[in-house]
Amino acid sequence: MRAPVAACIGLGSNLADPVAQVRQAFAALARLLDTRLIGRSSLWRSTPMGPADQPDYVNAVAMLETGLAPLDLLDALQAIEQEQGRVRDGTRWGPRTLDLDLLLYGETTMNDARLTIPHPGLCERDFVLVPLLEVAGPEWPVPGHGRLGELPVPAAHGLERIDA
Ligand code: ROI
Repeated sequence: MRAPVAACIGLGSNLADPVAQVRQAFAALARLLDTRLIGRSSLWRSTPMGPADQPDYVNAVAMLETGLAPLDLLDALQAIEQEQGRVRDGTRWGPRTLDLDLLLYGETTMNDARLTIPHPGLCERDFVLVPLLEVAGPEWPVPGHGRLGELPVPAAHGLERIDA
């Protein structure tokens, strides 16, 4: 088995009771093979990035300690998305019941056809950075970008904390 690595996962939902979707996803992450859920952020409401004619999102971040390799973890995240009713209809930036993004995997950088780490949207998305700061703290390394607390947080999507 691989040495466990701390991995951060971004959660987002804007369909079918988003708060329940995100809570259910935390529970599913906690059950993953070779994995412990070691941190979870607050839930945050955010206005949509992309087409505005869709419901607001609920966003959060989970921190895992995992022995799964990056692509195995990606498979596991996509299986949870499928279980929670995600339909990929090809619409770019359309609404979704559950989106799980692999944001960070230890200090690994990776540029594979299926997976780029750190997640390419991480630096420009307040709905990722704000919950990520809650779980990882400002000293957390972001490969290629210094420390998390050094990244400017754009105030773009009206973030509101909806629970602790
Ligand atoms: N917008 C917000 N606010 N939160 C998300 O999680 C989110 N996810 C997406 C797109 C459609 C880009 N917009 C989003 O995938």
